Amino acid sequence: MAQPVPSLELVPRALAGEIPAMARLMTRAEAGSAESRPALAQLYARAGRAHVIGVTGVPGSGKSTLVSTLALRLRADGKRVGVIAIDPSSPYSGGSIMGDRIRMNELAQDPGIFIRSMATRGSQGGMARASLEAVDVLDAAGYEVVVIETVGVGQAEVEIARAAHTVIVVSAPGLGDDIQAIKAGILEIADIHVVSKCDRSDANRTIGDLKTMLAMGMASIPRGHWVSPVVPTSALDGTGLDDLIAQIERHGAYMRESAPGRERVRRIAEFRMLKTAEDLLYQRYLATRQGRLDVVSARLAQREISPYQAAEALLDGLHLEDHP
Ligand SMILES: Nc1nc2c(ncn2[C@@H]2O[C@H](COP(=O)(O)OP(=O)(O)O)[C@@H](O)[C@H]2O)c(=O)[nH]1
Ligand SMILES: [Mg+2]
Repeated sequence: MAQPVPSLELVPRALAGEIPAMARLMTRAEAGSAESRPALAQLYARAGRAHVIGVTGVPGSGKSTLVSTLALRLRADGKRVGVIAIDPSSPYSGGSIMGDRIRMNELAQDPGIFIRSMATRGSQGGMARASLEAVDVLDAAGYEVVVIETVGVGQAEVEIARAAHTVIVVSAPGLGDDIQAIKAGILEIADIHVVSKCDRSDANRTIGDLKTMLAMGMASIPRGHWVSPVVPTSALDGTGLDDLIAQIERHGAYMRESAPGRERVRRIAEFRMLKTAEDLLYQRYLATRQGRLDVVSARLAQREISPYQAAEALLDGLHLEDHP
C-alpha cells in the first residue's frame, strides 16, 4: 500500500490553494493525528488575515441559506470564501437550499467557495480544536472570508461560533412567539443580529420584538463599545444582503482598530489554547484508560480508595509525552 503523503508536504500545496491538499489536512486535523501538528503549526503561523465570521441560531432559522447567499455575494465581489459547517442537520451535503434558488452545485463548482462539514463526534475540545484548525487551513490558503456555521443549541457549538471575529445570530419569524435567541441564551453574543425570511408578513413582529429587547440593554453598553445592529434579510429576494455585508465590514474594522476588539482577539487565542489542552488531556486520558484506569475505578467502586486517591492515580497515569 502506498504511504500517505506526509502532512508537511501537503502544506505548500494547501498554501497554493490546492483543494485536495486542504481537505486532507482538515481530515487529519479532525482525526487529531500528532503527525499533522507540525504542518498545522506552519499553517497557523501563516494565517491571521481572514475575516472569520460565526453564524449561529436555532435550527431552521435560515443559517445555511443565509451563509450560501452571503458566500455567493462575497464571491461576486471577487473574494474567496470558506465555510466550515458544524451542524449535523446542515443541508450542505447535497440537495438544494431554497428550492431552485441556490443550487448546491452553483456553490460546489466554484473553487473560490470551499464548504466543509465537520463531524461533531469526539470530545468537545476536539471539535473546537479541529474546526479552528480547518479555519486556519482556509485562512493560510488565502480565503479572505471564512464562515463558521454552528447550530445555536449546546454550549460547545455556541462557543465555537464565538471564536470568530464577528458573530451573527440569526432569528426568524414563524418559529414561535418567544425571541428564540433569548431562549437559546445567545442574544448577548451577537455582534450583528439578522432577522431572516423578512419576505414573510410576520417578520416585522420578530424585528420589533428583537429591537425592543435590545433597547433595554442598550444603556449598559460602555462608551466606545460596539452596539449590535439588527439587519433584516431575505434570501428569497436578496433584501438586506448589502446592508449585512456593510455591517460585517464595519465590525471587522472595529475588531482591528479598537482596544476591545484587540482584547477579543487575545481571548480567542486563549480559548484555542484551552480547547486544545482539553483535547490533548482527553486523548491522553483515553490512552491511559486502556490500562490502569479500569482497575483504579474498580477499587474506587469497592471503596478501597477515595475519589481523591483515584483522581491522583489518574493524573499520575497521564503521560506527559504524546500518544500519536
Ligand atoms: N421565506 C423564506 N424562507 C427561508 C429563507 N431562508 C431560509 N428559508 C427556509 O427556512 C428553512 C430553514 O433554512 P436553513 O437555511 O436550512 O436553516 P438552518 O437550520 O438555520 O441552517 C428552509 O426551508 C429554507 O428554505 C428566506 O429568506 N425566506
Ligand atoms: Mg444549517
